[in-house]
Amino acid sequence: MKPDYKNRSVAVLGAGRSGKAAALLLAEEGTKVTMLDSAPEEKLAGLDPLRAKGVYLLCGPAAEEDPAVYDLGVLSPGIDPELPLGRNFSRKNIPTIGELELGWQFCHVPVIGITGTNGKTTTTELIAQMLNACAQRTVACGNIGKPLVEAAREKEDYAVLTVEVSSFQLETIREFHPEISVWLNFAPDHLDRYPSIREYRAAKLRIFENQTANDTAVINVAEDLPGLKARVTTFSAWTNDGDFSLREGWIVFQQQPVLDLAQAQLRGPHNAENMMAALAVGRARGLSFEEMVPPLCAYRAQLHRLEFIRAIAGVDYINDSKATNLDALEKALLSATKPIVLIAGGKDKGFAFDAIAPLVARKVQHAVLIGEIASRVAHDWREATECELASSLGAAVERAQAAAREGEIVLFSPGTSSFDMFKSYADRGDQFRALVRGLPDPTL
Ligand code: UMA
Repeated sequence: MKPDYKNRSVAVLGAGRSGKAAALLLAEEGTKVTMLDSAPEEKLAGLDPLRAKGVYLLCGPAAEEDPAVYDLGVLSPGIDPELPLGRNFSRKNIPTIGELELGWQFCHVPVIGITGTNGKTTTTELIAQMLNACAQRTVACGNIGKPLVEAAREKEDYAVLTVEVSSFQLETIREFHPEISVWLNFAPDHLDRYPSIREYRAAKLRIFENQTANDTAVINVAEDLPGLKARVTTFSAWTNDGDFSLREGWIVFQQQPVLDLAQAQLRGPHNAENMMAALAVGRARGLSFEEMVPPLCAYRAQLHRLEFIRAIAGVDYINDSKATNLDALEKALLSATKPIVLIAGGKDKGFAFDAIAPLVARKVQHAVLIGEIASRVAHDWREATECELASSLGAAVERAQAAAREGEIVLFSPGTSSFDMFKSYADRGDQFRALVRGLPDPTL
C-alpha cells in the first residue's frame, strides 16, 4: 500500500533518470525533497522542473558530507553503497528504499519482473510487444530506461507493467512483488560493485522474495534456485528437460511444436531462450500460442545486439557492443556460423577471459584487443588464437579489416564494459558503426 509521504522529509540519492523521477513523484505528493548527487551541479541536467516543484539540490562534496537526517532515503540504482555518497548516508542509519520499491508502492496493476545477466532488455521488449499485440496493454520499463516510478504514475490504462530489473535495483526492495518473475540466466558480472558473485546472485534472487504460491516463476532449467514459492515454468535451449525446449528448429512446449525459429527475426540459442521465457509469461497470463507467436516472430533486436552493419568484400561486420560481460561475448561466439575476426576488450571488470579460451580457439581466427584489459586478454588467449593490441577503436577496425578474409565476420563483442574509453556501450557501438560505414570497399 502507498505510504503517506506528505510533509515527510526525504533524501533522493542520485540526480539521474531514476532519481529525478522519484524526486518529482515525491514533490507532487507534498514531500520535502532534497536531492543529493556527488557530481558538480554543471554536470547535472534537467533540474529546473524539480526546482520548480520545490526540490532542494545538494551537489559535490556538500552532498557527500551532508550531515542532515531525513525520514527516508531513496537510492538510485547506480549509487554504490561503498562510495562516499552512499557511505555518508548509510552511517546515519536512515531507513532507505530504492526507486524500484518506491515505484512499486505507486503501482495500481500487476508487475512482470525480468532479470538475468543477459537478455533482459530483449526479453522485456519481446514480452511488451507480445502483450500489446494480444490486447493486454503494457509498457516496457525499469532498468530498460523508463523508471518504474514514471510508468506507475502514467494515466494509461495498463493491464500489467513489464519491468526489467537489475541486481542494483533489487538490492533495495522491501515489498516489490512481481506476479511473474523471470530468471533468464546467471553469469559473473558487476564484479566492480560486488565483493564476489555470491552477493551479485543474492541481490538478483530477491526477485522471488515476495512471491507466493499464486504467482509464477519462469526460470532457466540450468539454474538451481531452491526455495521458490511460486509455480515454476522452465525453459532451455540446451537440454530437453524444460517445459519449453528446442527440437528440429522449433520451440516446443511439453514436446508440442509452438514456434518455428526460421520464422523469427531473432537468431541464436540465447534468443530462443528469450522467446521461450516470453511464451511462458504469456501462457501464465492466459494467452494461446497462436496469438503469441506472430508478434514474437516479428520482433527485431535493438541496436548494438548482434547488429549487422554492412558487408565489405564478403566480410560481414557485426556490432555487439551490448556484450558488456563475458557471458554475452560467449553467446555471440556461439551464435556465429562463420569464422570470426573478433574485436574485444574495454574496462577491466575482473573477468577471467581464459574461461572462454577453448571456445575462442574453435571460433576466432584472429583477435584485436582494446582498452585497459587488452594485454591481460591477449595473455589469457595466447594459445587460443592470434592476438594483437590496438590503441583505439579506429585502429582496431582497420586491423580487423586487414585480417578478415571473404566468408568471415568481423564481430565487435567487447565482453566487458566501455567506461575506460567511451560514455556507454551505446556510444561505443555508435562509434564502431560509424567507423565501419567509413571503411573503404576494395572491390569497388
Ligand atoms: N551518483 C552519485 N554518487 C555515486 C554514484 C552516482 O551521486 O556514488 C550520481 C551520478 O552523478 C548521476 C546519478 O547518480 O547523476 C546516476 O544515477 P544512476 O547511476 O542510478 O543512473 P540513472 O540515470 O538513475 O539510471 C538508472 C539505471 N542505471 C544504473 O543502474 C547504473 C539505468 O540502467 C536505468 O535505465 C534507469 O535507472 C531507469 O530505471 C542502466 C544500466 O546501466 C541502463 N543498468 C545496469 C545494467 O544494465 O548493467 C544495471
